[in-house]
Formats: sequence, C-alpha cells, structure tokens
Amino acid sequence: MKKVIASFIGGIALLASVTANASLIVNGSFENNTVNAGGWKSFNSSQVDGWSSEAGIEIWNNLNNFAAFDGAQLAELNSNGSGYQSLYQSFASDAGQVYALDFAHTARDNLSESFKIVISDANSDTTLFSEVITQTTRRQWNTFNTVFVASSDMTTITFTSLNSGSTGNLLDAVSVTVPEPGSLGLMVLGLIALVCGRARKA
Ligand SMILES: [Ca+2]
Ligand SMILES: [Ca+2]
Repeated sequence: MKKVIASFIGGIALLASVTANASLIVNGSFENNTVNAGGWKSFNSSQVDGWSSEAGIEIWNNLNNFAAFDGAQLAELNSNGSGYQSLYQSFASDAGQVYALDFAHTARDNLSESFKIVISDANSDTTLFSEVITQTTRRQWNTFNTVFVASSDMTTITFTSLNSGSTGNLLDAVSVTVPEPGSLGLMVLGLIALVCGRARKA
C-alpha cells in the first residue's frame, strides 16, 4: 500500500513539474530573432516565430541598458513609425480547460503609456478576458497574471497599444500554461490520508 501511495505521490509531483514548465506560447520571451546587443530591429510577422502583427514587430536587445525581464530580448508594442500596434498569437487549447497567462510589462518612457490585453476564442472571436493596463512604472518590470477558461480548440492572446507614437509598452516572458495542480494535489493527498486512516481503523 505504501509503495502504491509513494508512486502516486511521485506521479502528482511529476505532473506538477511538467505542467509548470510547458508554455503553449511560442517564442514568448522574444529571444528567437538575432538582434545586436543594445540595439533593436523591426521584423515582419513571417520572420518572428509565433507572433503576428499588422505593423512591424520591434524587438530590442536590452533597450538602452534596460535589461530584459527574461533572457536578453524584449518586444516594444509601439513599433517603429506607428502606434496602436497589436501583437498577437494563437495557440491550441482545450475547451473547458483552465489556463494561466503570465507576462512582464513596463512603460518605456512615460506613465501615460497603456495597452489592452485580450484573450479570445480564435474560432468565434468571443472575448474570454479583457483588461486595460495603465503603466505605473517606467523601465521597471511588472508582472501580470490571470487565469482563463478556453472555449474551443484555438485561443488568441492580443496585446494592443492604446497610445500613438513609436515608443511605448515593453513586453517580455509571455507564457500560457496549465496551472500547477498544487491545490488539486493537496486535495488528493488529503483523500489518501483519510482513506488510509479508515483502512487502519478497519
Ligand atoms: Ca526575453
Ligand atoms: Ca518603438
């Protein structure tokens, strides 16, 4: 019985570690393109793994000595020569599944920079989650996280700048994961303890 419980607990731990590491977002840290140290480059959607935009996708390597949140590179939502830019990515999802969205953001130059994060069903275009984020820091990373429930087999996350101009919000470390089943694991362990306690009494 102890052996069975041990392997069961091991299974839960394995599940937790696997789900914690597997992001469904491709190139969420914007590291896949080559950008010279300290410089920036604008790419077409076809040149950037995972991400799409109607404007150029502007990727910086440690913007003017401001370090990326993760790795060396980050994306600036206001690409060169345009404002109100959207940056989006779709990923395969399971209807009814809970997901966690995490990313890091900050203003580049001033606190009037704001953007909207929208999570939508890619098939029906139904909005699953929407929030306007007004910056509170300039070149000092904030982390954002939320959970959402997918409603079909494809979900899209879209970041849209709400200010004009070519300087704006900085993004990094975008990930979508199935949340760690920590609370679920504890619940199961509690049930095992309860069942074992009853077995001993019997
Ligand atoms: Ca990065
Ligand atoms: Ca820019």
